[in-house]
Amino acid sequence: MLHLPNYFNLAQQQELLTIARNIAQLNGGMTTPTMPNGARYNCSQTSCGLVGWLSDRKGYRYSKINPENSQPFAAMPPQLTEIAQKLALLVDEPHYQPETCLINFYAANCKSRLGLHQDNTEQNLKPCIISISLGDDCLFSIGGNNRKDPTTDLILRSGDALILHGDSRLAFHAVKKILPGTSNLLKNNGRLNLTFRQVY
Ligand code: MD6
Ligand code: FE
Repeated sequence: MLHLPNYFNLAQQQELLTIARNIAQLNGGMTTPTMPNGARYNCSQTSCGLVGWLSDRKGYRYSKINPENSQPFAAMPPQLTEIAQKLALLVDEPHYQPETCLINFYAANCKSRLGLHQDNTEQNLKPCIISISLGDDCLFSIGGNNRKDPTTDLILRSGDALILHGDSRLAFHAVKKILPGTSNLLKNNGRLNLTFRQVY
């Protein structure tokens, strides 16, 4: 795992926020998906790129079509491709293709969290996953490749990048809680997370 605290300065964070908002708007808004067990997520999400990540009663998958508006997802903005490829170089992945970016929004004060999970919906599980945090701090937990492995906690702050690569690519991880009011980046607090993936 590679954690790069404060990788993006404030101006870059603001630009990322504008890009994320634009993607959400192009996609007709963000959605609160359903988990395969029928429970709703307590964060909202959308995607851009060749495909978008979907979760519903049928399971997890990638799709070229956004079920919200029956249109393709917004294209990957060139600035995002550049950012992801530059970060991938840091973990020796010069051929990284960021085919999708999943945008998660955790509203402040609504007990937003994300349970312990492994990112394994991708067809190709080798390329790294790159995560960018914006807005309020979160308590993030990361363990090993088995659900029962011990976990370590870390705080992800606005402007941090985190890369799961190599041995950590399939590590179980969770967002335990959002620490509301720890950042002024978002008008009404809350946290945005962008995760890049090469799916194929
Ligand atoms: C989040 N992130 O930070 C959720 N997954 O809100 C993830 O689930 C994640 O940060 C894979 C790699 C990095 C991540
Ligand atoms: Fe994840």
